[in-house]
Amino acid sequence: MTIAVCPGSFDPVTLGHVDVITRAAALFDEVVVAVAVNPAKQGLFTVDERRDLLATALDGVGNVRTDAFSGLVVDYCRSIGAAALVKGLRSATDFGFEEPMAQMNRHQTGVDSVFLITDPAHSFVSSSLVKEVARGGGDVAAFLHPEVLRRLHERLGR
Ligand code: COD
Repeated sequence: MTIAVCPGSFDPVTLGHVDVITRAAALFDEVVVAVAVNPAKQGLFTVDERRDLLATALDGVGNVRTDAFSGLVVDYCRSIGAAALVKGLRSATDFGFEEPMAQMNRHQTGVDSVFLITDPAHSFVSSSLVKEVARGGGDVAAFLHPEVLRRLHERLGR
């Protein structure tokens, strides 16, 4: 069984994430969506809330589960026997950011990174932009699962 890990902050999950994770699920036997625990970075949602929102947004994708990890993603991959990391690539800027991480991760443990080019409909979507626009009263309904949108508005007191 070939396991892949989709790591990220997912604060909160967007439809861009859902697209990449769903496509990864068609390529691998099992996909683990792993929320990175970063004590130095306070998120809008807790790690448990992010996992809950991921489970809601990914409902119906059978071979996907969520988890949380701290420390190095390569150590997490080794601990669950994952063969690959799967990331989404929105732009050359993403590539510039991801390429050294992919090289470093492969150097550490040999784990390979697989990059899926983002669907053009989601190429400008990020959790941070969605939060910023929602905070300012903008419409972000096109980028989020309806329940994630509801929880985001609730969290922002809108
Ligand atoms: N369409 C497609 N893909 C998308 C979209 C979109 N609209 N938005 C984001 N993505 C992709 C990103 O490219 C990324 O691959 C993934 O989804 C998660 O995105 P985010 O923004 O939720 O998460 P990041 O980028 O903050 O996550 C960074 C990690 C947590 C993966 C990274 O920092 C990490 O691996 N940390 C663990 C510590 C570690 O091992 N560090 C050493 C690395 S060499």
